Amino acid sequence: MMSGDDPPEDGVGLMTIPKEKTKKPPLYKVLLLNDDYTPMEFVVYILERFFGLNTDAAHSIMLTVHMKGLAVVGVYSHEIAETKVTQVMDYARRNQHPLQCTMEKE
Ligand code: TYC
Repeated sequence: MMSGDDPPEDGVGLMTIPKEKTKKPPLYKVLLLNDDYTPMEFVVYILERFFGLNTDAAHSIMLTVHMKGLAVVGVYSHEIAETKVTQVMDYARRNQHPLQCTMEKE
């Protein structure tokens, strides 16, 4: 767009470099919530299976959730975060555990 600041166009001279206006897509934190009933081993398995964590990392995050009430278990695009939440909620429900998983814009 031509603004008042632009010099008169004579077809000669330096090209204006356009401002980079591609927006980065927003990221979403996937949160795991504590409860009193879901077995620790089940939570560790969820973290390994759906979040690609090794056993040590999964155990450590599980304990953080257990002690603090919740923890961020990953950060993803909206679509991937939604898929992780659905996978965890479905798997927990199928195994009759009350585990809760949610997502939140970063
Ligand atoms: N608090 C649960 C227990 O003592 C373990 C647990 C950890 C549950 C993390 C959910 O997201 C969770 N069995």
